[in-house]
Amino acid sequence: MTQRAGFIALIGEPNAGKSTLLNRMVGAKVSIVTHKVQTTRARIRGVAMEGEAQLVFVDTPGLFKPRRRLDRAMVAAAWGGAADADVVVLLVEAHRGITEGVEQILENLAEATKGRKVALAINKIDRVKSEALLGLTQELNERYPFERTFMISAERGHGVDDLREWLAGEMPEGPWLYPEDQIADLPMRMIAAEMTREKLTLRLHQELPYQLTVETESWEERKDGSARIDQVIYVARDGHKGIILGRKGETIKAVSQAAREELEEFLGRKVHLFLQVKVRPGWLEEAERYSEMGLEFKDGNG
Ligand SMILES: Nc1nc2c(ncn2[C@@H]2O[C@H](COP(=O)(O)OP(=O)(O)OP(=O)(O)O)[C@@H](O)[C@H]2O)c(=O)[nH]1
Ligand SMILES: [Mg+2]
Repeated sequence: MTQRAGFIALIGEPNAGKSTLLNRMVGAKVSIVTHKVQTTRARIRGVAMEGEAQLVFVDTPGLFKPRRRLDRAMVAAAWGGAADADVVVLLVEAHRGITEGVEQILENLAEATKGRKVALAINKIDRVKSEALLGLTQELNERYPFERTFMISAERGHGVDDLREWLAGEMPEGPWLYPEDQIADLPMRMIAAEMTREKLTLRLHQELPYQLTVETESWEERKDGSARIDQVIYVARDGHKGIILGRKGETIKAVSQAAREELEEFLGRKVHLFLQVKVRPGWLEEAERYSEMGLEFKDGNG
């Protein structure tokens, strides 16, 4: 049998379930998931095998109307992912249908994907009655020449095997791109920072999650097999620091514990996690913060 390998970009509106689908395809949590929009900030690759085919899934930030510099960098990363992939999968939420955001994506899709094959995945089908899906499928296919349409629930796994099998057949012939047992190509220090950001996003309200970033500053392997990991949470305002610390440091303690537990499970060993909050008013305009996130920092306001 010949080897096949290729890239599959997962695109869609924020919250469509792209990261959930990537994790399901890979069989491990490599990309963070929350119920809030704009969780994923950079392109994250996860690797799955289907027979002799290696599928490299590229999770992207959601596509939305950007306002800030960070938003622009995220949206650029998402469209960039679509342009580089062999096949693109557009996720649309079954219960929300063709929103204004979906309309916008459809308008840009042909140009951004440069004629690459695009499959439609109607996600979260567990949230609607099956009768509703037929109309939505028809309407979407009238607006764009999708190669295929799949009805899936990324969370529960419905329809995901069909999608994976079809994608495997679409991959170009060629040697595998990653070792067979590799599931992600994100540096561990970044996965660790993302885990902490997920726990912060889950716990903090309103705008705050969008105004912080987490970086792993040091990672020390200890003789007893454990790891000491030091991370910094950058916030833009003084007041935010207090909120993250919480009353008597309760919030940061809970975040730290939740992140540490997940890290220990992921690494299969003991972790000592130390979090520090730093106020840095201009971090959203600092090139270094973007490179740490794996995003491109563009000069000027363009
Ligand atoms: N009911 C249901 N919920 C789902 C399904 N797939 C994802 N979700 C939920 O939808 C929310 C968003 O999922 P994510 O995977 O973070 O979505 P995303 O597209 O990566 O979002 P961004 O990173 O913000 O662009 C989470 O609360 C998921 O648990 C599904 O099939 N059914
Ligand atoms: Mg995501």
